[in-house]
Amino acid sequence: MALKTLGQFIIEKQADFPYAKGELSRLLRDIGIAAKVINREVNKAGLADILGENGDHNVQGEAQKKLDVYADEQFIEALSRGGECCYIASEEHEEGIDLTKRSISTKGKYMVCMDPLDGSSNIDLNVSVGSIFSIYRRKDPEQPMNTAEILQFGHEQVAAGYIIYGSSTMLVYTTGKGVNGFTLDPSIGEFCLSHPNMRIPEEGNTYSVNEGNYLKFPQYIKDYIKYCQMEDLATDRPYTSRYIGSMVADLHRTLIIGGIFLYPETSNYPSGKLRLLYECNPMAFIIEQAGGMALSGQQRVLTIKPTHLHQRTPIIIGSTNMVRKVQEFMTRDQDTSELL
Ligand code: P6P
Repeated sequence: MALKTLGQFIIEKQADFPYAKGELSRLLRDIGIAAKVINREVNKAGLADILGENGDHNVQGEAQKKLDVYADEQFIEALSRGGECCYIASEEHEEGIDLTKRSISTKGKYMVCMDPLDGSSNIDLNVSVGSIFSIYRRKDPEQPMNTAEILQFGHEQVAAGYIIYGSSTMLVYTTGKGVNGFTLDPSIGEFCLSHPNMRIPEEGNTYSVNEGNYLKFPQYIKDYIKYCQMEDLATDRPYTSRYIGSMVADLHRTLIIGGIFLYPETSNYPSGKLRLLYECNPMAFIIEQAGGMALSGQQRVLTIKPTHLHQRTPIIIGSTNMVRKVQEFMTRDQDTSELL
């Protein structure tokens, strides 16, 4: 079968966005370019002196490793140069970046939320890491850029995707018409369509959660984890536990073979740990587009009204039947606590 590159695919799918005259296509291509440059550095990270910490700290107070900074710079550079993006919200910056102040981006109609290198604590351990992006369209491009414009509901995303720098490097994205995966062919430096129309199995037998937090979980999560561990051949239990500690890697596996990923509220993270705008919303959009579910409490992640750039949310995401099972435990727990 002839190779189809990301660029060819995007142009072919141009018709999917009637209102766009190629801008979103160019934006997606700009992201692909940044991903290839970052991939080159991630792959040789062990060799260059780019490892280790550069002494700065990001808004999360986490020690910022040089690759985080490098990845952030590459995306900002590619998005600024492309001219289609007018605003960037990045995990690495406390405030958003208004590109309309740079002449070439004044006409940009799109805004990008991104986690330039998610799971970066794993970089020195040679564990898969990823980049996550979420794209919104400005509501009123004629008005001066207002940072509140990026605080749109997750269901208003025009596109979302991730790059996973793993045993192979893949770019997976959706524009609301299904999910497609592209694998980087280093010999030609192109992302090639390798996983057309990705669908998440309705059922899986893998659960993914940091069980080190077990004692801090709400009761319904403790009950669900025990449910996963109980023997019941009819429902393929006990499930397998798999936790990489890199959201992109854990969710990529979940998308491919099914399963469930949970980062619930805990006593030390009452709103959960993961970020709504550039981790949970894009991944929720992708998983829903692939036929799965993504909840924060009883509501869809994509219906949460954002209030600030770095807000956190609990998330339960993956195969529909498994997310629904957690919902049953949540409802029962809520009913019980109402009775007490
Ligand atoms: P914990 C990585 O730092 C990250 O943001 C996600 O990629 C990952 O899913 C999560 O945090 C891991 O968090 O608390 O289990 O180490």
